[in-house]
Amino acid sequence: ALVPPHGGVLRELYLPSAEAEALKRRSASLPQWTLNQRQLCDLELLLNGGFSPLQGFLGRTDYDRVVSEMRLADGTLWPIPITLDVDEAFAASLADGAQISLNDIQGTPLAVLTVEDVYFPDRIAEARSVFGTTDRTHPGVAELLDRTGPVYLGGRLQGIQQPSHYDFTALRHSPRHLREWFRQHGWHRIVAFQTRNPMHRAHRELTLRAAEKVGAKLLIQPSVGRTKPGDVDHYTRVRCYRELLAHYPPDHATLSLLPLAMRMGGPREALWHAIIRKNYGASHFIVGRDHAGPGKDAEGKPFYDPYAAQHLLAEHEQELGIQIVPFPAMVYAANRDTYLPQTEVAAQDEVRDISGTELRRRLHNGEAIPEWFTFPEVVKILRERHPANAPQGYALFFTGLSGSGKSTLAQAVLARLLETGSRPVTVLDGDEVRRHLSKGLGFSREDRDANITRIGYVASEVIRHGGIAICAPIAPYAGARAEARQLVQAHGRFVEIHVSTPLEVCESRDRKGLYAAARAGKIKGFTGIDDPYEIPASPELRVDTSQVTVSEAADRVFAWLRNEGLA
Ligand code: PPS
Repeated sequence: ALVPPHGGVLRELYLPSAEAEALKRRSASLPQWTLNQRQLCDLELLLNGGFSPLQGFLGRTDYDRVVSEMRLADGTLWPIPITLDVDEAFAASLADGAQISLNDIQGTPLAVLTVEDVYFPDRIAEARSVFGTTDRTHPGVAELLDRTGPVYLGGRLQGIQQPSHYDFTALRHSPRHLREWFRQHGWHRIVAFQTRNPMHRAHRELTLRAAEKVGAKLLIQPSVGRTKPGDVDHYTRVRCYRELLAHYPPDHATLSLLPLAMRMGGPREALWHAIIRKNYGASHFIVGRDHAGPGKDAEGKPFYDPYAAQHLLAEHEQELGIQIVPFPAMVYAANRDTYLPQTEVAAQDEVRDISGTELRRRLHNGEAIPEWFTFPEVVKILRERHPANAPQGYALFFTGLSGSGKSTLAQAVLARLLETGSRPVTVLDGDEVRRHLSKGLGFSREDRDANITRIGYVASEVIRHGGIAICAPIAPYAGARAEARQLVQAHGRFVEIHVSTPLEVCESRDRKGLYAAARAGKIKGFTGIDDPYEIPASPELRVDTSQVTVSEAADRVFAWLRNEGLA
């Protein structure tokens, strides 16, 4: 028999079809909430039982104990808070015990949440407990502190319909389906492998050895919901996994995609991954080196000890009910022409490895990728996706007070880019944007944030297609700038340039006469006068146009770009 789900019962939260149909009709008259990508991924796994025993988003009591002790209020092990964050206005609009419709971005109602709890979490404390840090270099921390609403809604869910997917549908399974598949194929011992990267020979060796060691079949279950910013997109990865599958012995391995929004939470996240795999019917779970680690912190130190995840899981193995298969990194020994665990390397071995960064460099430069490292079919797919010498898109995001010289500097940089090369450049200047893209928006905090998010969104599309986006809004709020950064960094570099010309200088220039009008009270909420400008804490560059000429400032921007290999 297969292992029982976490908490004993698979909690599928979909209503039977007639009831779901009725609820769907009723949902139209309920308050509507549009789920963001993370919430949508979480919802999918809540509804299909991947997050059993959860039956909804966490209320305060569960949340507090999950954060502090990795347990639900009833004591069940649960390491990551699954919460529905919203803005204050939305929370305030809800009556006691309200029901809300949870919709995808197209407005399709997927579930109804009965709100049992509305609470303000201490997100700093959450970051500290769950991620062990408040350093925003950590993508999970940055999301929690900068892009998570201040209010959480807890309550039970009733599922109306599954989130729709149109890609790789044959490779997507609910826990129930995968369990059925295992039963039909007589698979009982199953070792699951989690990944967010393309798989190469080392991964094949590792997974095969792990399966052999515990006498189990192999479930390759990559996360395809949301992984670390900058990762290879899942379409490319899945094409690689499919090729790789042919390199396993027949009837040994299967591939299934997991719509998980990763938090990069290291040890706690590894524990969560194990619980999810148990719900999908796996009896064993591979935990490698630095499982779900986000890399290095702002000081260049790794966020987590590379073996902390293995230790944490070993500690809870009994209670977990899924067996942990810890595995050291597999490395290639050229002298033996074979892969072996790092722990078995002898002094005379000539160890070779190619890191993710090195692989990207070789792809970019069109350099050889050796056969010992990966399979030719995989290289072919990666090369198609990352053609050699294809220039990387990036955003130059100028931010600063009105009259600081943002637009002028942006124009100077633009002219130089167009003089020296033929790369596509799109300019998203403050005033220009407000005439088209953001027409109708004013200068309230909300409208300014919306303006910056729109700019970030358009920039991210430009960059996705390899272009350069030059943005020059005031962008007075750090939160909105962080959001624009996040949107852009999904596809390329975000270069924040703080045009730090002091207020006195901007005001004395008063190019448009707006400062005088603001001082006279004719314009209300003018940035720098009676509206805030939050100074960027760590921009890529800072230039003050009262200290250098526009052309010198443009030189500095160019020098920076050249230094980073962007120009
Ligand atoms: S924001 O805050 O980023 O959305 O602003 P942005 O889109 O860059 O628009 C700023 C330009 O709008 C004019 N303007 C104001 N700026 C600041 N505060 C108030 N209340 C305001 N009202 C009008 C102003 O000309 C800004 O242009 P620049 O080029 O920055 O001087």
